[in-house]
Amino acid sequence: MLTEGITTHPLNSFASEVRAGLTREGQKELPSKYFYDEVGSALFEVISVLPEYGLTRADTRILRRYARDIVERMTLPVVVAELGSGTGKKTRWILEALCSRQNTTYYPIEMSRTALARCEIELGRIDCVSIVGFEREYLDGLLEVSARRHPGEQLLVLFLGSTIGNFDRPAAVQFLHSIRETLREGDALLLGTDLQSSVPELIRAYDDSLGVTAAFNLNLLARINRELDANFVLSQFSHAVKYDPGEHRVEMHLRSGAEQTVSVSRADLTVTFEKDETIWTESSHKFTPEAIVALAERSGFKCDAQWVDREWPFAQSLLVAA
Ligand code: AVJ
Repeated sequence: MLTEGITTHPLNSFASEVRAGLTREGQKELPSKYFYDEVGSALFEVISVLPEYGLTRADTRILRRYARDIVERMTLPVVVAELGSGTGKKTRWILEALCSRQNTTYYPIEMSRTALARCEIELGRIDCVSIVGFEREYLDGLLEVSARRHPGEQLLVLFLGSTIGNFDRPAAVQFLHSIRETLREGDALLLGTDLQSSVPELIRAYDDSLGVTAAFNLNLLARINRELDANFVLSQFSHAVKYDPGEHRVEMHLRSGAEQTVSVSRADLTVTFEKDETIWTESSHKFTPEAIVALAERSGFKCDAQWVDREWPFAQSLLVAA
């Protein structure tokens, strides 16, 4: 595999985003994209097999069951790009379905070098697939992929796992619109989204009984300690999960157990927390199939088809660039 590109998030952008988030007026925040260092990515792999968290399995099941239907809606030849491929486990089914019809180039776009390397091992063995990995931010990577493909090749972009749910609604429209701008008419985006379900079930999915999600959340502070030379005392913070019914989203926070001061040397920062004050670390928006159709239309796509899992409310939607 050719892994192109530059280093992972440069330290200074991590430092400046941590600084910006922790010095905000009102609610403190940290961006969820920083969960996925070596430890965080490993913890997420565990989350994805927890009984309470059915999202990843549902995503995979739909792809396995409907891969053929999905690719049959594309005009060949097709090149496949994936935003945040992780280890690419779920993508096997799409690539294999294409294999009976063509040789396929697959471009995983992923900030984690380890995940990219594992992606090559997982998928590089499929005979008719060549993999070109990009260690890049989503949109930068996609621009490169789009520039590289030959005229006449259709692009199928995969954005799986309900990562779109981490954006708030206006940012989701904005992001899909930016994807649309890198595409040509007729290209497609396969979008995986977690659907609305009962609140207790949603809360359990983010507050599992083993405490793996709590560790995943707290690892963000541990990462700041490691990489930015900070002195968060992890036992002074706890994992908190809330559901916002108006926004249809699960929120994860880290709650300070006491009034305390923390310093983050490499971000030139000293920050004070009140007892019970929280840092908002992630939103996971939940959708309805109709809301996805509307989201698509507001960002320059048309929803061509949707597939919903029977066991866990999750949808894949094939959005075609209009
Ligand atoms: C991979 C971003 C979709 O929001 O459900 C899992 C990450 N956070 N448990 C999600 C996550 C807490 C996950 N996404």
